[in-house]
Amino acid sequence: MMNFNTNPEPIINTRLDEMLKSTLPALGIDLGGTKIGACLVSNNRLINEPKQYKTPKGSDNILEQLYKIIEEYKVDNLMAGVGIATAGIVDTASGSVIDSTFNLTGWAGTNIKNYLESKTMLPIYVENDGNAAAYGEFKAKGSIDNLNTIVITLGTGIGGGIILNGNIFHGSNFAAGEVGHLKINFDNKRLCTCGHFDCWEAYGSGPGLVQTTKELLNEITASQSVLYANKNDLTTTHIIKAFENNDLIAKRAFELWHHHLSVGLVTIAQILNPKTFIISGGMSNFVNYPLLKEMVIDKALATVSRDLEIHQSGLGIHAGIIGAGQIALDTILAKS
Ligand code: BMX
Ligand code: ZN
Repeated sequence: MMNFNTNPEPIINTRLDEMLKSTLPALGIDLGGTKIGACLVSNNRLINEPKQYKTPKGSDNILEQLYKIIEEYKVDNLMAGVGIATAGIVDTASGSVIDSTFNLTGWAGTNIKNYLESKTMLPIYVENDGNAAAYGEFKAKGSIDNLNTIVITLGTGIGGGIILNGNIFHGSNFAAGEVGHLKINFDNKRLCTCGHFDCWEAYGSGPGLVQTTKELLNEITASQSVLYANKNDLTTTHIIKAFENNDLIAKRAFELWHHHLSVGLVTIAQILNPKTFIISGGMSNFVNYPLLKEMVIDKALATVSRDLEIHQSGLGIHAGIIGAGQIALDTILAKS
């Protein structure tokens, strides 16, 4: 007996649904301690000009800003879903933030997925920003040579993402890759925004570089550096400008910053023996890669540092946006 499909409509709808899902872009959002970046993502790349917004203070305001961004993109675009890369430890199953440093005060405990799905009616996927950047980098390269990838993001904090055999390594409590909180000093020298002392991030992030420079400025007189005038409102922009003008304190601060970065990288290299460190995030634009590599080689076992490469992400500062969008696309496709 022939088997008639008495209700063909759902099949057509399912196929159409699958086709649409596989061709539509996703919105990728990268939420950092200072800035939020957003862009449509398809095929492991950005498909238009990324937009930037300021990260507001307080979890309600951040959620509201994320909602506004999604609604803004919904006006002119059909999207399969939204991927959100956020600073903080993320439970990717529930889409909520488990823990967060003071860089995003009050963010811990926020269920981003529930809130935004109910308001936007779009599927929302949430991941830690370092993990998303690593996923973006891994997917964009698209070769089996990089099945194991380590990405370090240098920004307001230091984030990290570890791809092992093509998958994000989350650890037992989703906190793998929180490399910003490796200890690079002892005896409570410098307080980190996580509440502990002497974390890598307290030295190697943008604010870490500012703190190092301030400590140098405390040792000198006004005539010895143009930065002295900005001692109390010092920013990375001041330091970079002074460095470009050969200011001695800025040069010393940058040298120390590279030294601090190298100590953290050596610790990770000694544990995981990676082939390459890929550096992303806003501060990655200011790294002197040959100098950093030299400093790492100086401190690591010869076998660990042999052929080790350290370079800036090919996706520049947009690795997190691409990774977030692509996580949404890949998860949606895997489900259909
Ligand atoms: C902090 C921590 C990480 C994050 C990293 C980079 C919070 C809020 N952040 O170590 O989860 O990956 O900073 O963050 O807990 P960014 O602000 O520099 O993007
Ligand atoms: Zn810390």
